[in-house]
Amino acid sequence: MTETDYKALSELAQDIAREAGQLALDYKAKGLTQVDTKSSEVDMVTEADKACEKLIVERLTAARPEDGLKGEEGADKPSTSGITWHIDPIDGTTNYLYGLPFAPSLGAAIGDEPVAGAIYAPFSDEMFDAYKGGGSRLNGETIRVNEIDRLDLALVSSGLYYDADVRTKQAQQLVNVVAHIRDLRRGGAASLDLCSVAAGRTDAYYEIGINSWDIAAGMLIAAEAGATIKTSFEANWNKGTQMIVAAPGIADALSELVGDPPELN
Ligand code: LIP
Repeated sequence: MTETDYKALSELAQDIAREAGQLALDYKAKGLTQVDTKSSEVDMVTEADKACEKLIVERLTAARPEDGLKGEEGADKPSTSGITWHIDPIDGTTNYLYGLPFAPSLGAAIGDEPVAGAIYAPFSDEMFDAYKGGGSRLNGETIRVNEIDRLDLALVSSGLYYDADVRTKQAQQLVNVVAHIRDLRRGGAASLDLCSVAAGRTDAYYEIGINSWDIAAGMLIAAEAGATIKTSFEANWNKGTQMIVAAPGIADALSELVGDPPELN
């Protein structure tokens, strides 16, 4: 595939992410009536998550029927084109329910390599996109990570797993981290955490226990904006790996500070 092909994938992802984001807002305005739980009582899924994934799958299948699909709410189709879409219809479902920032995230990957993606934040009407070799954008304007080389002046974001025991271990890890950085942010949506690094709104992000659909688009957006990605795409979503995405000047220092990830149950 050429850079032009990757750009077309990003444009398709943007159109669909925006449509899914608007559908999520429509459901929110009507009032959500079906809130179910998944891996724990605090891991929630709504009728909007399912409807948005259905919409995204329909649009992608119509446009690129040979592509594979891997969605948080169950979409699972092998690829015959070499491209697989990793889909989070509403990344930050808890945020969505509480009226905090959320985003549909669509990332196209060739094997272990994201090559195009879009993340749309409806509350702020912000579209983040990237394609391989083409840089990253926020509403069409190029974005870059911060120039920073002091970890003690870095604004770092992270997230917590849905399991209480794992959260406790993450909190113990955090006690050491917070003593050596400027401050911490907990955004609640991995995709938007990655976009924040790309746009220079934070200096780094780390988390464990996330999924391919949370990070496929965001990892590419961060990388194309100049971020250092300390572990591979597939390693990051194989649960136990510590994902670290940072401005280059602090990536090694943060990786050393965060250390080995806590065991996931
Ligand atoms: C969320 C992630 C976030 C993580 C949350 C949750 P979801 O995804 O984007 O980074 O900290 O625990 O997993 O489940 O809202 O799509």
